[in-house]
Amino acid sequence: MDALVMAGGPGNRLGKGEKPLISLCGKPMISYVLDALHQSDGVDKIFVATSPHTLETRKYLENMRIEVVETKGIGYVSDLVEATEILGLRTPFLVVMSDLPLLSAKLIDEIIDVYWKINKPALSVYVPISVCKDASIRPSTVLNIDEELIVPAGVNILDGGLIKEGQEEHRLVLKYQELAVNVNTIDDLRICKQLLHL
Ligand SMILES: Nc1nc2c(ncn2[C@@H]2O[C@H](COP(=O)(O)OP(=O)(O)OP(=O)(O)O)[C@@H](O)[C@H]2O)c(=O)[nH]1
Ligand SMILES: [Mg+2]
Repeated sequence: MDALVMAGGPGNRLGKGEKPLISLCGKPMISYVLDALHQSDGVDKIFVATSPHTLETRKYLENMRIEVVETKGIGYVSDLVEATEILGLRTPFLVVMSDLPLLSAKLIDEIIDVYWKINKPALSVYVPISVCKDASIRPSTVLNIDEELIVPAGVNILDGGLIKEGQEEHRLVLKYQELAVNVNTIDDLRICKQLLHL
C-alpha cells in the first residue's frame, strides 16, 4: 500500500523551526521515517504532506526526489483529507507522522500485515502508557479503553475511498518503545538522541 507522511505542522511545542528538519545525529528527523518506509516490503509509493509551515522541508524533499503534496496547514485531519483527495488515494494507505524517528521497516510491515488480516476499513496503532513511562516519554494524549491506558502512536491505515466518512477502526496495541518515542518537546528530543546513541 502507499504511505503518506504528515509533515506540515507548525512545531510549536519544540519551538525550533521546522520539526521534520531538526537534526538528529546528523540526519533530519523526517529522513528516519522515510528510510524505514523505503525499506518496508509492504509500502509502495511514498508521499509527504507539507504546508506553509514547512516550506524548507518541502525544498529538502524535492531535492531528494520525494513526492510532496502541499496542504493548507490548517490541521492534521483536514490536511490529511486534502492530501488524500489531491493524490487521488482510493484504497487503504498508511499514514505516518514525521516525528517518529525510531520507527522501523519491520514494525511497519508488522502493522500492514495485521491490517490485511482484519476486516475493518481503518487501523490505528497505540502503545500502552507503561511503555512511554519506561522510556521517560510524557504522552500528550492518553485514552482509557477497557481500563487500559493507551497512547495513539501516530501510525494509521485508512481507506482512501472512505476518507470523508467515519471509518470503523481496529485498535492495534503494540508494546514497542520505538512507537512511544514521539518527538514533541525538548525533553522528547533529548531522550530520542540518547536512544539513537545506544
Ligand atoms: N500536513 C500537515 N501535517 C501536520 C499538521 N499538523 C501536524 N502535522 C504533522 O503531523 C505530525 C504530528 O503532529 P505534531 O506532533 O502535532 O507536530 P506539530 O503540529 O508540528 O507540532 P506542535 O505545533 O507542537 O503540535 C508532524 O509530523 C506534523 O508535521 C497539519 O496541519 N498539516
Ligand atoms: Mg500539532
